[in-house]
Amino acid sequence: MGATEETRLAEVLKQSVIKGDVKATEQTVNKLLEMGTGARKIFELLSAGVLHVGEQLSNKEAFLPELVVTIDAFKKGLALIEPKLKSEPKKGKPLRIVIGTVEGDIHNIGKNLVKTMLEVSGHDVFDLGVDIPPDLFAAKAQEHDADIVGMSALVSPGLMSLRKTVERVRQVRGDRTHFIIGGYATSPALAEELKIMYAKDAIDAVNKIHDFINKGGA
Ligand code: B12
Repeated sequence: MGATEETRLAEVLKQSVIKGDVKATEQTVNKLLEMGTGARKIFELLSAGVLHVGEQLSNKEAFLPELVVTIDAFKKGLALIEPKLKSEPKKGKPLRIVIGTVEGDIHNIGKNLVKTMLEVSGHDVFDLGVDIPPDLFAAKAQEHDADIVGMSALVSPGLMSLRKTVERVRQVRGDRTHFIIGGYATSPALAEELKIMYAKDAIDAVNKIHDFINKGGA
């Protein structure tokens, strides 16, 4: 089995997650592991399936029940690679990260993916859940002595609360706490304006945080 077989299985895995086929997902993850495919690569493929159905839902090509079965397949696949992800050598020092979805926003699928990836990368993650007001973010950042606050924002009205959260946390924590944002309503331009980090997906979040530490950020 060579690179072509691995490429084929990669596509099979993504499609299995999209279909929500738990058995095929588990079998393909196991085959890829046997072939020596890295756990991170497998995480990316599993996530790609979830993102695809998210987009389909957005275009009304799929409906919520389809996303639910997709997430189930994703979780079953993830369970098989989690031990490997956790045992990989950790990049840099572990950080304390408070994460949540901003006030006025109840989307949590993307946030949960990011949380999982940060946890398996060795960070201590405190998940506040969804619809989190700025004051609660600030209080929890203080309580956990957070190095980073991560905010998910998918609906545009949530951006007001995101901006306020940056302000409140800065009032309480000064420059001891940094920020990373993601989700449909956010953008690299917004992050640049607020002088914070932006990540397009879970792997990007881990990499951005890693680069940030390497630059002496935390
Ligand atoms: C699924 C979904 C729902 C589900 C949510 C289920 C749940 N438990 O989360 C339900 C049906 C409940 C829902 C409800 C609503 N939704 Co909705 N929903 C979506 C949809 C189709 C997919 C989102 C998703 O889960 N994608 C899959 C995940 C894996 O991807 P992701 O979220 O992008 O996350 C990745 C990255 O963005 C990033 N990321 C995400 N968060 C974070 C956080 C950090 C810290 C970092 C670093 C990175 C990061 O990493 C993630 C992993 O790779 C989006 C469309 C879209 N394109 O986003 C609309 C969408 C977000 N929804 C929308 C709307 C309008 C609503 C409703 C207001 C609808 C209504 N009229 O009732 C309500 C929201 C109510 C509220 N106040 O929050 C709009 C928002 C438009 C806007 N600009 O405001 C969208 C864009 C659809 C559209 N095209 O119009 N929704």
